Amino acid sequence: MFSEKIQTGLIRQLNKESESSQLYLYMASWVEKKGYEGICEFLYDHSNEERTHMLKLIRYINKRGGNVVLNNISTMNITYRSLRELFMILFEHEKKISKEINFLVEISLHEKDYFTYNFLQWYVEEQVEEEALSKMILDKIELIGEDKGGLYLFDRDMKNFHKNKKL
Ligand code: OFO
Repeated sequence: MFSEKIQTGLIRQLNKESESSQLYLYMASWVEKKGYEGICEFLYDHSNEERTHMLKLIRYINKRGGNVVLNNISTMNITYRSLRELFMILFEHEKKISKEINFLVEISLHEKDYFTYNFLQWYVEEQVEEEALSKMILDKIELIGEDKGGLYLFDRDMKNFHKNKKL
């Protein structure tokens, strides 16, 4: 059964994925303008990934006979004080998304919607990866601190990471 409650939860989630995609797009552009060629590739990629997460939800809802609703995205106008602050926000954002996914898993069990429960397992695994990756990047940036040489090398590593998907 595809209940109203599940549908509302999935629609809320797809709009969160869309927000994540926009947020990381904004971050990518901000970082690119500061000259970080590698970090911006990572963030542009990340933004694209969030869009695919959104699409996955849209297509699942449609497959189950639901109706998708897309919210308006508010414009962002943030200036980050540092890369550390940017990645701190990114990490906190991912943790918030993980909570939302876990909440959806709980609802799907409560509603006995095992199709949706199964569908959501992909997101559960993805969040484990994304939280770990964003925490690792934040740790590296904290380690480097304000050292310009360190940031230069880190940006270069991120460029390679973008090519090899491995840091
Ligand atoms: Fe960053 O993750 Fe989507 O779900």
